Amino acid sequence: MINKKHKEFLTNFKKQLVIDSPGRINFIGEHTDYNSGLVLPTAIDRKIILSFEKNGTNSYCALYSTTYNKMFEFDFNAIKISTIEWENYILGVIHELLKVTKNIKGFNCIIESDLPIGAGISSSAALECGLAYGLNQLFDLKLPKIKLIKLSQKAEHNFVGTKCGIMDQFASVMSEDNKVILLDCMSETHRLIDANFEPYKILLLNTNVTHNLASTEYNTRRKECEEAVNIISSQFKNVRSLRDIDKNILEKFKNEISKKLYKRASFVIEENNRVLEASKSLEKGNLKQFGALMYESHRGLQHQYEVSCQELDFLVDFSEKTDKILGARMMGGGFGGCTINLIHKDSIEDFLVEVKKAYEDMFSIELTSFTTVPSHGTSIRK
Ligand code: GAF
Repeated sequence: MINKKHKEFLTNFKKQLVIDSPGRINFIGEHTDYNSGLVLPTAIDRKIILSFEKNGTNSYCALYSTTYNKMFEFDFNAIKISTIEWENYILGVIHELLKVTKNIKGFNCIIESDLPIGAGISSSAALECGLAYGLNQLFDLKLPKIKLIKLSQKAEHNFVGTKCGIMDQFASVMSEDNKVILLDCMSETHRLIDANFEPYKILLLNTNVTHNLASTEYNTRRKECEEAVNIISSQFKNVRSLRDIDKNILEKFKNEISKKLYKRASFVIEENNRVLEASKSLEKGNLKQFGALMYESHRGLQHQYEVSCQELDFLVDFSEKTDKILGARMMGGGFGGCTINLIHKDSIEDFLVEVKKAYEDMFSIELTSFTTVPSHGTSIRK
């Protein structure tokens, strides 16, 4: 319900700037970003829209979310972590921005979205990056894109508590239409690859099981990988991350590290190799191989990295049974959200009827879906 105060805020709002900030998909390379590894994401045609106006004050901020029908007001000279998650994405970004600039003043903002929340398509990075990008523009801060990406990532670390990698923010800001990003998270350099998937389309199936990265196993996985690196680097001094380790080195430590750490490290090493293989396959137009690598990635996430869940596994198993789908896998942190499927364009309708019925019979949860296309990153609406 919109109350009187909200109505007044919306009626008096004079848009000075509108920012489109997209969600992202990731074809392959999961849980590799915070291990200095490789990822293959891109932004999508679904986004958060942030409208801005300066409000003439020094430090008062008012934001209205149409998703939650809630208003959030604060003074940025007195920022404290909130108990409400979406507020922390905002506070986190402002807090990080204030470390690098004194030129922000009070502003109002309306936030609209067609990105499902908790679906593994990174509505959180879209919100952080859209806000950082918008304030950069509104107050002419002149911060480069990479700075906005990094401070958005830091906001998530410090205010939300998820020790995420850089993939989501990077994809949300740097993507281009009809391209995928091969991002090396060690050097933070990237290369764009043509996203030629014809006659296949990208179909996302949303389990509608929501996960909260911070409260699930995300940070634990990160710690486990760091633990494996610590053990290995006690003998191999140059090893700083799992990116510096190959299967031969890992084998030497098979009896020194726990079975669990061995599985986690094996997955990350194999997943980095799969990203390279998948990029080559895409460039050569070998979509069959590309899809096979997606399935392999899912099985690794399911059995070695253990971040999947029964709803995601059910959907990937179902996809694997049809030869019209070249590849499918879970996306993002895991424990829910969407699977990404590379499906023949003529088979989408029939497949959706079958999979929705099977999923709903099995879990009594509605399965929602949408097709998407690789799209450009955060931008100013003209
Ligand atoms: C989440 C994180 F935010 C990313 O940094 C990445 O680690 C991903 O999970 C797993 O690949 O989306």
